[in-house]
Amino acid sequence: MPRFDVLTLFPAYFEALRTQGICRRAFDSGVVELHTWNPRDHAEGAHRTVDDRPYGGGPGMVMLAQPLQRTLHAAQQARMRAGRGPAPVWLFSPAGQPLRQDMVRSIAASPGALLVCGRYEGVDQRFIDRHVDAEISLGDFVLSGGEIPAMALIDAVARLQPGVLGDALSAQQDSFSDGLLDCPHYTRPPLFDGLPVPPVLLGGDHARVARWRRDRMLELSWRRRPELVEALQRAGRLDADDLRLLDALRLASQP
Ligand code: 9WO
Repeated sequence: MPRFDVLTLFPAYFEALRTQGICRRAFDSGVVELHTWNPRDHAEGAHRTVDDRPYGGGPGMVMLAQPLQRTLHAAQQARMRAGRGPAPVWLFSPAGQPLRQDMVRSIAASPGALLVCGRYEGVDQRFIDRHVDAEISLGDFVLSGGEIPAMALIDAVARLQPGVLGDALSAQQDSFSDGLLDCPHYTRPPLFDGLPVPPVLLGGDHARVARWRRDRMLELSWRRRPELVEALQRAGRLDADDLRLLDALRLASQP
C-alpha cells in the first residue's frame, strides 16, 4: 500500500488522478494514498515567496530551499503520525535515472515516496544535496515542471495494485511484464477499411494464439528495441520456440 507525498506548487494537477479512471479506483479503495503539500503554504512574508533570482545571473527563477525543506519536514511528520516508516525523497529531472517497469514494480510493493516537483528553472542545488535520495527521468525532454512525471509514476504504480485493474491478468500481460514490447491488439469488426484481423486470432486455437502473440512481441522488440531481446537472451529467459523465431527474423533480414 504505497503512500505518495507530493511537494508541488500546483496541487490541482493531481485532482485528475484522484477523480478519473483507474487511478481513482486505486485511491477510492485505499490501495494507494496521495497527499499533496504546497511549498507556498510554508513560505515566508506577505507574498509567500517560493522562488528567487539565480546567483550568477541568467534568466528565470530558482525554487528556494527553505520553503521546500519546511514542506518536506511537514510531509515527513505527517507520514510518521500516520504510522508510516520513512520513505525516499525523489526529484523529477531529465538528469535522473530513467524510470523503468522493474522500478515501478518495486515501488508498488513499497511504503511509497516523497515526490518533489520542480518548477521555474529548477531547485536550489543545496536542497537536492541535503534531501533528495534519487532523481528520476521519464526521458530526454524538458517540461515546465515535475508534476506530470510525478503523475506518470503514481499512475504506473496504482494500476499494479491488487484489485485496481478489472482483470487481474491485465497488469501481468501488458508490455514489459515479460521484458518485451506488447503485441498488436484487434477487436471488431473483422474487416476494417479493407484491413483484416490476423486469421489466427479468429480461429479459437488458444495455443496458436499465445504463440502468435509471443512471436509478435519478440518481432516488434527485436525490430525496435533489440537491447530488450538481448537482455532476455542473456538472462536465459528465451525458450527454444523464441530462439527459433529470432533465428528466422535474422535470416529474413540478411541481404
Ligand atoms: C531540467 C533539466 C534539463 C536538463 C538537465 C537537467 C535538468 N534538470 C531540470 C530540472 O530539474 N528542472 C525542474 C523540473 C524545473 C523545471 C521543470 N522541471 C522539469 C522536470 N522539466 N522536465 C522535467 C522532467 C522530469 C522527468 N523526465 C523528463 C523531464
